[in-house]
Amino acid sequence: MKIIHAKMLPYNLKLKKPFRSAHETILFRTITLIVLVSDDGQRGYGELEAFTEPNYTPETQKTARFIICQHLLPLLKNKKLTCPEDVSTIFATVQGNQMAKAALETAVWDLFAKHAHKSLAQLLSEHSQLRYRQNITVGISLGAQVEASKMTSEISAAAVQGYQRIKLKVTNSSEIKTFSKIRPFLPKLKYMLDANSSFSLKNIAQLKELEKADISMLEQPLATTDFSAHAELQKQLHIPICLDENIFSLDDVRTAYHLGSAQAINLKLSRVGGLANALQIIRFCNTHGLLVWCGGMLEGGIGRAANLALASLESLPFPGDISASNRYYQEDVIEEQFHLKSGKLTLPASIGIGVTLKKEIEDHLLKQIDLLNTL
Ligand code: OSB
Ligand code: MG
Repeated sequence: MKIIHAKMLPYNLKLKKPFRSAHETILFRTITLIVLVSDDGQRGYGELEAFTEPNYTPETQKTARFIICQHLLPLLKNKKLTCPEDVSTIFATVQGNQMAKAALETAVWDLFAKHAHKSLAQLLSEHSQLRYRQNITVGISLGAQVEASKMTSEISAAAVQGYQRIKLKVTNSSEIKTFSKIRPFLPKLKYMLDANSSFSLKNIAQLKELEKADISMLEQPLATTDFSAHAELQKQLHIPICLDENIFSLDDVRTAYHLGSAQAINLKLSRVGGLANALQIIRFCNTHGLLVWCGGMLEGGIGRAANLALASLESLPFPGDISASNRYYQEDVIEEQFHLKSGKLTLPASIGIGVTLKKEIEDHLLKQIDLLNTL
């Protein structure tokens, strides 16, 4: 297979309400939609998930679009692809820039799945030799709240909708204290907290308070890229640490494992450079006893569909951050809706990623300049 056309379209999604984490509060989410056309006339879709500001990862929408146009598409041009895994090999000469790589790589997986008349989940299952499920138990990530009453009502509302695991953002010790206080009165579900790097080893005493709160794990308590501090904390903390911001590659997962920095990995396919790398990470975690689960980062409909396909693999039983279509956006980019039913989302029935852009968005995307023919 060869890629013969490539187009992209930045797109602004408006959140229903602001989402606050230790990094920022966002009300608008810019993504970039990607379409790749193969020589068999198939269209493959990808979504660039970098944020506008470089605070969660070093990439931004603008830097990633630049890398895609100037460095990644020239590498793809005229290359014969025999399998989707070829893409990460071809991109290996470009360091980092995982989200830029993932945007193109997932679109290539979509092409191969469509070419084989299979769903993306089925293709991932065959390439990983892991079984997949049609219905996937999911969790929700709730923005940080200051007041106990607001925290309680947000969590209870999510429980009523059927989410099987609640992740709550915390940004300081006082929010941790508030959560610990309300924890005994919350519905019977799995809970976890995500600190997005807002603590340091000086806060060990406050973090140890959480040991009484019955949570599944604590996500990214310490500084981004600091494996040794997390290892020091994990030695002293009787709660599994889950790494998110630290993990860009299989090498990072290996480092975390060998240092003992974490017991769980929040796997985001865009943050690790795509699906082939994600599958390698799953394999490593499975053989080394690390819990691995599918994270999210406020994806639009294309990114959400790719996440759901990944999360369908049976080796990811812990509910991921993949919420229903009605969770974040006033209006999404795809026609289809993902509905929560008994705490589960169902894989789309059609081939490839299984979702389609709304007609006017698709038309707009196809009218953009062909990035391969301007090279
Ligand atoms: O830390 O997991 C995170 C969103 C954007 C960036 C980082 C994170 C998140 C979330 C939301 O927690 C996950 C989601 O529902 O998409
Ligand atoms: Mg996180």
